[in-house]
Amino acid sequence: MSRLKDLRTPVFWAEGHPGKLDREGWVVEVSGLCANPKTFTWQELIALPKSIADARLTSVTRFSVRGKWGGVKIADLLDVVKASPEVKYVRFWSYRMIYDTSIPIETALRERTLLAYEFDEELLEEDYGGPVRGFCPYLWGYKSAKSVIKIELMDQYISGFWEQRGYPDDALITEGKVRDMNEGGRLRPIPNGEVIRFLDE
Ligand SMILES: Nc1nc2c(c(=O)[nH]1)N[C@H]1C(S)=C(S)[C@@H](COP(=O)(O)O)O[C@H]1N2
Ligand SMILES: [Mo]
Repeated sequence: MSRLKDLRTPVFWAEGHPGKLDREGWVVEVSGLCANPKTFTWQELIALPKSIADARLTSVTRFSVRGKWGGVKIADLLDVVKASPEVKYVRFWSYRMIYDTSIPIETALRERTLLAYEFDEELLEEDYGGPVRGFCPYLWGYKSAKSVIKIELMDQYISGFWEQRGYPDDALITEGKVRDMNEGGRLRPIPNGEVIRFLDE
């Protein structure tokens, strides 16, 4: 069990559940337009400064879950690889390279956009995109790719898995009621994804 499970957070794997994943052996390649492309091991990722965003994952299917998402800021990763000024989009690839999604660089650099490995102080399990997932509370949940193995720095936009299947490329969270998983799934308005606090350590 986990906190996300306790809250009955839905588990989405459009490409099929990946099964058991090897956290200790996990690597994430950060490449594309940068001076120092690098493949980060799990150990290297957790050794980078940890940032904690108290924020919501909000799905276009209208559920939303709030907690303390912990991980490495995408901005910090891009510093390490020396991202080029030409980067306009950041593309996330999930395990098996079937699911991908891209976000604008301005959103990727915002303080609450993370490569996350924790929720409420627990390591993420496979169901919820462990060992590491994209987390971007500013946009609909389909921009938060699970079990990320590659981050590609691009100068052009490429529509991702759900975007190619009809969901908007900008993924801006629209008004309306969503099921708040922190309140047992009660339907209530969560304006703009209700991006909350940032607890920097
Ligand atoms: N690899 C992968 N990542 C994914 C998805 C998916 O199907 N596969 N679904 C997305 C969608 S639509 C949402 S709302 C969130 C859901 O995250 P959860 O399954 O942890 O609740 O993950 C996103 N990331
Ligand atoms: Mo979603």
